[in-house]
Amino acid sequence: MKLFCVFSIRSLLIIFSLGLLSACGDNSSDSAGAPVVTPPAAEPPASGPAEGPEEPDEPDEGFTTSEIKKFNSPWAMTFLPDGRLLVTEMAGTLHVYDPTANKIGNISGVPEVVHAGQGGLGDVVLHPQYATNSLVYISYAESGEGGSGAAVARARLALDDTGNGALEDLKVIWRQTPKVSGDGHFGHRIAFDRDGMLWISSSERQKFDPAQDMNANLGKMVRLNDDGSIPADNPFTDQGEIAAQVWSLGHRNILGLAFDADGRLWAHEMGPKGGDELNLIEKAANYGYPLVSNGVHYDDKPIPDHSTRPEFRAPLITWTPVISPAGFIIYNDNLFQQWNGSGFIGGLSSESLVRVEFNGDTAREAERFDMQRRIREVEQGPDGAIWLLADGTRDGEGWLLKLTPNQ
Ligand SMILES: [Ca+2]
Ligand SMILES: [Ca+2]
Repeated sequence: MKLFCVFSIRSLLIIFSLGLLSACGDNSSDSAGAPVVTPPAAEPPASGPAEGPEEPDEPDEGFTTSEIKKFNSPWAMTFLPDGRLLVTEMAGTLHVYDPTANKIGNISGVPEVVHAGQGGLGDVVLHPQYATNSLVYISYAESGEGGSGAAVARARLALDDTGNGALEDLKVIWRQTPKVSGDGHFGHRIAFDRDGMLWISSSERQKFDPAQDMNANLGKMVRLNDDGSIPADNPFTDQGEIAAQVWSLGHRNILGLAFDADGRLWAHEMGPKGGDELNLIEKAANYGYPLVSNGVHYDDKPIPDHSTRPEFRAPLITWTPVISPAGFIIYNDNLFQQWNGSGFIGGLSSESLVRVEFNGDTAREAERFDMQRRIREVEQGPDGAIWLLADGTRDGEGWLLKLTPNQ
């Protein structure tokens, strides 16, 4: 009995020592400054009811990310019917890129843009009848009396045989009013709905109060006819020329718009310090900024929460800490079958791609993929792949990325 006890203690000591050695071994490889990046191992199926049909075999993301083409601070993209891409770069260049031939061309005729801070060449979208009228819309920051502001122009895209092209008969159809100082929060995302109406996110230029002022179109969601004229059924047509453009108000900085299969408009917006939002956009609704926000000001000055003022439309998702949302699609293809109907939102500071699930009038963050790059723009390709633009602001290298399913 006594012998057995001694043996047992010795065994424990040996096991303990081995454990320490083994731990030291792991730590020394870390402290030697040669970290080994190991891909996540395929985990054996967990015990218990883990054989569910939705369970992936591997704890991976289910997709492969491919670097397709480098761009210099890219901001937005859209697919042409022939599978080529229009890509904007903030400094003022509009490219046409052919992914099949890996050939890049330039589109001339882009107006002079103010490239400073968050300003520059912004969005690019096609007219819903582009196939017959060749009309494209671009947004950009321009200078003028009082400072700068976003503008939206419409032009005919003439593509030539050399893989280049030109914007012809360009006409500015909308401007932020008033122009103000500073280089932030232009917004200027553009989208068409299925009725052919043109939607523009007009952010509040970091000036706060204009978001509640109906004599300014800053901090508003704007709805126009495709030629920039004002639809008769806009909600504030009796309140003057500027208010007549407005569909909803009380917005901060909207860098993503998407329509769902039912034609409803969803928009995310950047909160201040905390309080990023996903909103369902409704006619004449007031989304509360700067009177309420689930974040606080950058100097930590509090802002009352949405819950204190129920007359303002509350966000359906709120993010604190922030994701810094930019770019937005609601996916509607079967290449990623499990994601048909999901929203995908790029994250700048969060360097992520956020998947959102919708359920009626509610939404929730379902998944977040670590992309390790600032994601500025999201598009669905003609083959159902998900395409991203990483803006490269921090490392000087922007990338067009393509996500395809594993296997
Ligand atoms: Ca786009
Ligand atoms: Ca809000």
